Amino acid sequence: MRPSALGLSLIIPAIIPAVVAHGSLYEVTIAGQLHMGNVPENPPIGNASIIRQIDAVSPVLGTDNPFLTCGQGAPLAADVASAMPGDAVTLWWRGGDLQNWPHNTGPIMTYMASCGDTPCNQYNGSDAQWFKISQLGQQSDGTWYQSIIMNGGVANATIPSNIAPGNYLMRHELIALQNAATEGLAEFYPSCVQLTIGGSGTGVPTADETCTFPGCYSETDPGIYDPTVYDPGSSYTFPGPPVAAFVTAGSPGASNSTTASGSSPSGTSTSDPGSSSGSGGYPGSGGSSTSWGHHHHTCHLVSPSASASASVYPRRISRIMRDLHHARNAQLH
Ligand SMILES: *[C@@H]1O[C@H](CO)[C@@H](O)[C@H](O)[C@H]1NC(C)=O
Ligand SMILES: *[C@@H]1O[C@H](CO)[C@@H](O)[C@H](O)[C@H]1NC(C)=O
Ligand SMILES: *[C@@H]1O[C@H](CO)[C@@H](O)[C@H](O)[C@H]1NC(C)=O
Ligand SMILES: [Cu+2]
Repeated sequence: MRPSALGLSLIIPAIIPAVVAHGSLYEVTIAGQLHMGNVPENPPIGNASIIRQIDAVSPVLGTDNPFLTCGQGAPLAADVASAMPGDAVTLWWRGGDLQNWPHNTGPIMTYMASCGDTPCNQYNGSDAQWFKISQLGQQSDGTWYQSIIMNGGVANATIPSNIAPGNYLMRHELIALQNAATEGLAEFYPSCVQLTIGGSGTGVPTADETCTFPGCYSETDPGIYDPTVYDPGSSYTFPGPPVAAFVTAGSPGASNSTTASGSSPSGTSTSDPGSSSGSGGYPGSGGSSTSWGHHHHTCHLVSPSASASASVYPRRISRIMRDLHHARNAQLH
């Protein structure tokens, strides 16, 4: 019995698809219109999309990591979607195994940045000035909104109702905090969507509501290095700037979702890192000496060879993903 069990344990890692964990932004709807992403692969060579394709599903580690901008190895995507102020956006994440997103502990945040006069499918993003349009932390029962995604649900965003027209990237980010009691092991999953927004709004962020990625975060931000993350009733402090004032001013009720629903059950815990950091800017804006990319990553679902094998993502998975997608559409529409 022991020998065969051992034999199995040696064989199984080789036959299980190694992309069993982590994940990526899989599809986006804008005002009900569907936009597919591509399965992560290395190099990213997927179908035209508005979602920048990452080259590996593994997390971005380290607050100085250049992949914090738009995700692991993500080049420009080919397409840009039109959107209007007030449009509802849904963002659906999938695990690297094409099952549900595997993490349930950590915030969901949405940023936007102007691409200026450059269409966002030609705009790099490393110098983009990002502002926050939403952030969700824990629900009133203490579970995280991210658990909704783990259970197969979508995340939501709203194009700010008074946003000035123009070219914008939307940066949707999940942070997984299961290892965040150790400095340097918060897992960042950013993803960028390329938009052009119409209308006649006037809303823009103020300079102190924007920051760059990398730059917005510091390794020691309380919402990134979080030793109390699993303590019942512990508070959570969102990293990055506060939600831009023009966003909350322009949408009645929005301030509730950026404070009350984003905070712990007590409703008192969500501090505003932007204002508390004073005139010195955000904690990460000065740049730190944190090294990145060298941590040995652990994730409760990851197999030891996951990151290596992500680079040989089987083409057939793309087909499976498309099939899944069609099946899901058939259900939804
Ligand atoms: C942005 O520019 C940096 C530096 O040249 C480069 O490494 C990166 O791949 C570029 N990203 C995109 C999306 O073009
Ligand atoms: C997104 O909106 C849907 C529909 O209202 C809701 O069921 C879902 O819980 C929301 N997702 C999150 C992460 O809040
Ligand atoms: C926001 O909070 C205020 C005060 O608690 C409440 O009166 C209002 O109904 C809330 N709005 C929404 C949209 O939940
Ligand atoms: Cu993971």
